Amino acid sequence: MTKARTVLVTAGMIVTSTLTAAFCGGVAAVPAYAASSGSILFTSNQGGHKDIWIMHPDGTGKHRLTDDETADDFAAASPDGRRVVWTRGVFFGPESEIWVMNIDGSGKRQLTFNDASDGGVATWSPDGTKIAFKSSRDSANPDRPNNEIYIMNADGTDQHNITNHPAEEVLPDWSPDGKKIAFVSDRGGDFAIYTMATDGRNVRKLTEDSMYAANPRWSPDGKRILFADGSCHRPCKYDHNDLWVRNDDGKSPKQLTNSAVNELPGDWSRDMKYAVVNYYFSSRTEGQPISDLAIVDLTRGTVSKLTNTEEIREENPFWLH
Ligand SMILES: [Ca+2]
Ligand SMILES: [Ca+2]
Ligand SMILES: [Ca+2]
Ligand SMILES: [Ca+2]
Repeated sequence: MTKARTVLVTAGMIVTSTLTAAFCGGVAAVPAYAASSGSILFTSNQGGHKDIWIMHPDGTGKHRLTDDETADDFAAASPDGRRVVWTRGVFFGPESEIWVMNIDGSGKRQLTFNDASDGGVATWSPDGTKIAFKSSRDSANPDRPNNEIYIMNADGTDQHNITNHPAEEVLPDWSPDGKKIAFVSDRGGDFAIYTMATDGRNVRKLTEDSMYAANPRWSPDGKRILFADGSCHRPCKYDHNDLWVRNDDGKSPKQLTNSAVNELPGDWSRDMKYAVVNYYFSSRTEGQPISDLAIVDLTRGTVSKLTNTEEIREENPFWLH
């Protein structure tokens, strides 16, 4: 089963972190996994601006699907693997739009048209007929965006708000059975992961206030949710996230990584043995943290770098099964 998801990285997440001895000793330079297949969609600035790229899970066969001076980011493939939804625009700025294209980069088409922030995250329903995303279009005050989770048909029609809540609602991920959407909200104070029915009802909180949770990703079998937690590094919060997994009813939490590196899901491999994650860590020089992709062995918690380029930023991977 293919599961659609995307990754949000907020400005607050990209903060300089510090390399630790644990990182230096615990990360393999060459991916150690072998059993996973498919392709990985991701964002790279290799061509001078952020574009959507695709590669094999071993890092070979890399090529670009977009080539535009406007930032392209947060790609997610449709369940049949034939279409890609992504966000074009300055995501941290006031305006961005949702686009779709074919998996070969042809047939690009814009689906949202307004001066608010749409996307940053978009996720396909398992039957491929709908797309969930977040939008700030209903904000009463443009200086204080109020993001909501929206659903639209995959052709862009019938765009409607399913959360209608004064708090922030972001990072939607559609469950593999099609019945629920996981999302992140600060409606309870700190950011936590919630699930809801696709009509916005039956909201359920999955993570405790003691966590600072983000980036929920359903497992392909729909039984577990991979997510990031930044609580152990308060008040830095998102800049040193660790990976956790727990059942979709919130039970059986398990911490997978414990490092000063900022690890953010990412997506599951189809066999659910691995996850591809964002991997942010500081360089020895000043400036933005280095941004690479890594593969996490979900049984052992070991991390293998998938890209290893200090000068190129790779982010926001989606595993196309
Ligand atoms: Ca917009
Ligand atoms: Ca809201
Ligand atoms: Ca970490
Ligand atoms: Ca890099």
